[in-house]
Amino acid sequence: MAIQTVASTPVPGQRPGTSGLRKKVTVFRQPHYLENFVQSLFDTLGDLTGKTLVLGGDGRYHNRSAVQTILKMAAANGVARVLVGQGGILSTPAASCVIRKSEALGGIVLSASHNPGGPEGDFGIKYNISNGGPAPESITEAVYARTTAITAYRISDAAEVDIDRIGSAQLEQMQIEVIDPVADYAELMQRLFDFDAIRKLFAGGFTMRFDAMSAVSGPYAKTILEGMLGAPAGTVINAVPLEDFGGHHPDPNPVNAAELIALMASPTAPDFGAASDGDADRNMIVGRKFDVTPSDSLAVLAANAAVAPGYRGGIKGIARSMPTSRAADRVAEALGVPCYETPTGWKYFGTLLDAEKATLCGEESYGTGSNHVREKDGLWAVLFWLNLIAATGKSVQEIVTEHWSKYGRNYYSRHDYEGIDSDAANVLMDDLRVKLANLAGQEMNHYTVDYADDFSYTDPVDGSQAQKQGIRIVMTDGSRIVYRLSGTGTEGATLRVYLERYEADPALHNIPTQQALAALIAIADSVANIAANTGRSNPSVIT
Ligand code: VG1
Ligand code: CO
Repeated sequence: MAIQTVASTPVPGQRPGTSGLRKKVTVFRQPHYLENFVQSLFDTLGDLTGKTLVLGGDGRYHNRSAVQTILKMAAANGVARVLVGQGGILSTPAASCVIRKSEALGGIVLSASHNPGGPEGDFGIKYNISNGGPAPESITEAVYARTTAITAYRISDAAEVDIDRIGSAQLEQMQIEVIDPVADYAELMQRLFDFDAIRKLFAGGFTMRFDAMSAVSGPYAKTILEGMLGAPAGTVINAVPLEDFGGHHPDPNPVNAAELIALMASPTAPDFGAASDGDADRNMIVGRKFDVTPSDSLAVLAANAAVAPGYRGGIKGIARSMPTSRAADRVAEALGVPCYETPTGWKYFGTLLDAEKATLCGEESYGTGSNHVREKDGLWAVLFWLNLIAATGKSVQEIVTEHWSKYGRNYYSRHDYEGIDSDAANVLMDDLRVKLANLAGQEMNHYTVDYADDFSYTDPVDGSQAQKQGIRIVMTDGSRIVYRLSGTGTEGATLRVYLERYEADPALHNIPTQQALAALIAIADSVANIAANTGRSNPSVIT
């Protein structure tokens, strides 16, 4: 065994996006690609002597080989100890949990989350800091800067480590602990929720279907739902993580989880349906013939947080990403706690959670979480809903419609135009920015524009700033249109258009969503010239 120093040169394009560095597997497999990024990360972190790191991923294609490379590089860079999930597996929220519990310096999470996997699919790498959350931009930008100047990386030439057997191993001077990827996480969930009440619910014949989409939530859901909570075998489907997710797109929304949506609308629908994404940090909640929007889910959980033992003391505040609907704001107001509006991406919630300004956080993109870890957490949200159903005896539909009656309904939808030409997408956004100044006061389709701007953010805890985080057009009645370009894709550009309208009158709470938003959709199209700029007359995905 010896430590090698391998000469290398910078590879362009290694700047992390909304959530880590995501590229095609074919890109990650280029010589030195992964190594350059990992060495740049280690160089940025500084002296690693005596430090512990956590390592694992969502099990997608290239996960196992990347784990081996990173272990050898960590050993060569003086890391004292690495905790690695068995088989190289750790869901994103479980990685966050293990980093916190082991008081590690941080962790490396291998995932491209909701992006497709397999040899032709996507791969990703993300660094989480000692609080368990995604590294802030100050770190990711420093890593990126380092990738542009790298000249060599260090790696051990030792043989592969057995990561399938739980226990300890040694690599150079470094200790490796192969850990059960589920245990610490399951123990944490047990402390947050009323497992006895949920067990009684299942014992009483309550039925559920959890679609793990052949991704990493499978082992977690099986252990907790079917093992600890006594849900019947078969409650969790597609439970075995596959390297290509069985060819599916592990993105839990009504389009990609169409099978679950169809089941929930059928006469044989179970009481409750849920799904999670590639790395298990997203959740989709479905009742019988009733889909819950992620924005509503955040608001409902916030309003009812006290049902769960972990939140009985009340919540300190709520944080949501800017494009997420304002349903949670009304709950925060009623509870007398602050509601923070951050840019898109979980990395912006970390400071608020650490400073105890927010307890619950959420994004419209099927992400919900709390201060229990520093990532969004799919199964956590599902358990929260189960706890709520067990505590109230109400159906998903009853819970949500009663919530609307009390707080009003925020009709909400996101329209995605995927894989459009990058230059055309940038032209569209630049044109919009030029128009912003003249929009206030204009009347459109019975709406009057109150203000229009490009969202910028100053973190209330550490003062860090983020600019150009989404263009918003806000109407005098509070209705909104938001435009953003995705920062997680690997092909062309994806334009996201977010639409929201508030309706207080319960008599008007049952309009089909796209119909309720039709006037705003038309305005969004015409202001941004979407059809002309993108060549698409319709979005590719509507959620
Ligand atoms: C998307 C979502 C964002 C989420 C991010 C990471 O980002 O919109 O809300 O935080 O994915 O989620 P973008 O830049 O493509 O809009 V995950 O589950 O992919 O880590
Ligand atoms: Co994810």
